[in-house]
Amino acid sequence: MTSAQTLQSLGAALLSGDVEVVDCTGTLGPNTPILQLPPDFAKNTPKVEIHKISEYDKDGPFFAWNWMVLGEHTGTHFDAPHHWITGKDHADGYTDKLKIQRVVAPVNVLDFSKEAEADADFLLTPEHIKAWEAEHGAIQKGEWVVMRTDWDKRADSQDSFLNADENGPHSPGPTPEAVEYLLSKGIVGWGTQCIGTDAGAAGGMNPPYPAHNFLHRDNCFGLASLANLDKLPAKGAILIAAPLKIENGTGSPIRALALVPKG
Ligand code: 23J
Ligand code: MN
Repeated sequence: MTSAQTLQSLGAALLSGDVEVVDCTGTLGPNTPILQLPPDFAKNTPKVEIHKISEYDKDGPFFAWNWMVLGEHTGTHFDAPHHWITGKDHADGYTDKLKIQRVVAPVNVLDFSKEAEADADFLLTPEHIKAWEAEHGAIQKGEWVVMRTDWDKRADSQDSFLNADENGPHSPGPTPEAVEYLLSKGIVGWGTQCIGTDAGAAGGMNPPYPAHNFLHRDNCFGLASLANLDKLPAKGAILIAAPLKIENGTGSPIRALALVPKG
């Protein structure tokens, strides 16, 4: 098949519903959970604000529109390489400069929802990933890898989403070795359903925040607060995770879309 024929059949499959578009995005609004940095940092991302300009009134008789307060790293979002110090020298490591073809790619969905339900501090290791590959097939160069934990079911409550106590946040994520293993396979990026790409306990790892540290070092991307991964197959879907073209942006909210074969 030529690439023109491939795309023509994809177009037909989208129109017929044979290929479905699954929305892997949470709703952005005042209740969207926001990462809480340790108190030694003075500044943090503010909560989302949506301010009305007009809604068919004296300020806009024919039109409704709003303006927003919105962080780059808020809600379902993309981490660009420049977000982390290890990625600072990648000239294309910003949301407006990255190679956009990279962000549309096949996605591997690693289902560790049972493990995360049993243990909020669940850590994914290379052994978990290799066992997953033995069952579902190898992770290939250029692909996305996302971990399903069903954490999106907590997204209506910041407390339950962040899941913090006096010892800090408790949420699942990768070990440093797991991130290095995925990068050795040449992935484009790693995504989770939690507030960030790293585990809640990642501040105490070596290095701290290994997903951020290693992904961005290698000019790869992160995805956080992904939703509806329970509606995706382990393999066979295509993920479109495109950041806004923010000038020198370090990240961006996204509308994460998965193309999924029906049934
Ligand atoms: C800033 C500082 C630390 C972290 C993060 C942001 C994120 O998780 C993020 O949204 O990229 S860990
Ligand atoms: Mn981020």
